[in-house]
Amino acid sequence: MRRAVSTLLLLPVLILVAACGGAATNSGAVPPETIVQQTAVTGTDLVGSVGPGFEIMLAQDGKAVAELPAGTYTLAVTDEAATHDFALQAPDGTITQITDVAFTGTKSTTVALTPGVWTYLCQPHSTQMHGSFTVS
Ligand SMILES: [Cu+2]
Repeated sequence: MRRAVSTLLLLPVLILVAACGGAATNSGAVPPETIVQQTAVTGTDLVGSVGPGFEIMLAQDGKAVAELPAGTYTLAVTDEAATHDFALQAPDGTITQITDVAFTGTKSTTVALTPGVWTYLCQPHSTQMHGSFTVS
């Protein structure tokens, strides 16, 4: 809810900025559509973790994620083992690998979550290391 409200509040500002930018013949200006995409990201919204044991988690504000509004989120994944990976499976079955098996450390990315059931998983151990959440 907070996300939706702040996005709505930002929109008139963006439109004004775009209108001003359009008046100037500045070829170096950032296209308005790029500005809108960047402001859709509001911070490190989601935190994923995998390892060191056979644990995988996706959390927001310290709580396991069960339901999320559709939108663009930043996702920071901490991978604590060279035996696990962290991947996201979209409702259509498409898998996006965030960290690979050999990687350890933290990786941040941006994910566009569309409505449906999403799954986070460790691919080598997907039967035991997985979780799901619903995006609406
Ligand atoms: Cu694993």
